[in-house]
Amino acid sequence: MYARLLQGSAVLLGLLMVTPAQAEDDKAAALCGKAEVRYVDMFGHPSAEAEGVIVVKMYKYRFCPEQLTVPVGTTVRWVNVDKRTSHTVHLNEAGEKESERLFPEEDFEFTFLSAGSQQYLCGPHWETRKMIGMVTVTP
Ligand SMILES: [Cu+2]
Repeated sequence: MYARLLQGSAVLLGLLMVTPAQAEDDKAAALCGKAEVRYVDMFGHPSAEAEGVIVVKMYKYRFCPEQLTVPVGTTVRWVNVDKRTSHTVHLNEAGEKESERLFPEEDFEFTFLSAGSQQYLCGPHWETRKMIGMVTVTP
């Protein structure tokens, strides 16, 4: 009884402590969960099983995951799992030119050969929708 009361208080406390940042994280997690379901529907396997690459999905004006840490030499494959929207990948901080427009099911790959952190953008949506990603490359 007392334990249950404690548990109830903890839950209540938890609810009270949800900050806007946490709510935003939860929203992102839910969205990226859906992006993964879309990926599996399209390709028939989880994105983590893509061979020789790390997959970032593009879905509903987001990169999933939004932040990525990979060792040097990793090839990242950005895959558009949206239904209609096209996106691009622009590794502007790496001095790369913007990718072609990627339509649903299309992808773009880049191999990171130097260590460091950089932001990258979706050309059409970074300003209006804050569609911005981050890659940290470790030596
Ligand atoms: Cu986009």
